Amino acid sequence: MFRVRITVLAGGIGAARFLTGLRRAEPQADITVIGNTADDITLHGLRVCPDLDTVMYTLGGGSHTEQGWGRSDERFTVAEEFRAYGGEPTWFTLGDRDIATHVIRTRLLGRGTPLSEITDRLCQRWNPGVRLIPMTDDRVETHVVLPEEEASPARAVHFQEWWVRLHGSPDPERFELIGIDSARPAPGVLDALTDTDAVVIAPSNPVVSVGPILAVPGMRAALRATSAPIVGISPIIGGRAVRGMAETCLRVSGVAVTAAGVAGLYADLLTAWLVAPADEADTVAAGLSGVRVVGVPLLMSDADSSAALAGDALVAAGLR
Ligand code: FO1
Repeated sequence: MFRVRITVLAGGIGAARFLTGLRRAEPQADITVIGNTADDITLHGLRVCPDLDTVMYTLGGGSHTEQGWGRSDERFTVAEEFRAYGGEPTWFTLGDRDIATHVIRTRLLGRGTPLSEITDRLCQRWNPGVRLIPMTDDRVETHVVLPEEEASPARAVHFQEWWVRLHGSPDPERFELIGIDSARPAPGVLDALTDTDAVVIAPSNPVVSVGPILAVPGMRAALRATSAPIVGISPIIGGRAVRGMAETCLRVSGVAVTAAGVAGLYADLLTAWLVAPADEADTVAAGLSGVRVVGVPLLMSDADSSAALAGDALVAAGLR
């Protein structure tokens, strides 16, 4: 039987919701997910991959659904023990169940196993119904350069420290992708962009989730060369980012917090750009050449709305 092939560029929560809808909308599809790894961080000696895990746990039915990340039915005995020892950092909490994932990943990384192979092994347990590939097996991390203050010179912190410990404040001077220049696409990534019937850019953070995936050397060239349609989904609804952090990231990067502003980051790649009906007129007026702007409901509040959005993406890709 012919199975339609769909490749999705994915960050964390927004992408995981979209993928849940896509699996439901097209149960027979052969779905490959290229996941962002620039949020990854080493804590207590453990390598944590938040976006890969969010996709894996969500599609595998093991995520904390209200929170969007981490495990369901979680306990925090180990985190309490870390705190009792004064073991820093205490601003990032790893749950007991989640820790097992990071221990296995870190042990295999220490033996030289590539992250893509490890992700495959972890997915054998979770059966996410998609093939999940990290964007790269090489270490890439988003760091945030904070402004100089009276008492302290400019300094850079890991993205997670800025977001979780500092609550996304102050506004950074800039984001830096450490390690990106020498990163190579993980095995299977470039093929997934070529041997596919559609590529979807999930409604993930354009700066710190989709941005790093597109910044892996060779990615943009492969996307420009693919014969498959590329459909992007706006993370902006009615001029506001669905997740607030994206607004700061866009503003700091000099990108307008509008559906047209975000489209500008991908315009050389897109066949179609899905925007909220409220943003359609302004986005069309912005005149993105060669990109079809389609207004559809974007809010994924439950499984039905996520599946409807996935269906709209398939229509825009000409697969329905
Ligand atoms: N986010 C928080 O705000 N606080 C946490 O303590 C925290 C722990 C955590 C552990 C594992 C994991 O996979 C994600 C975790 N997150 C936490 C979420 C994460 O910081 C962000 O959702 C993403 O990296 C941003 O896209």
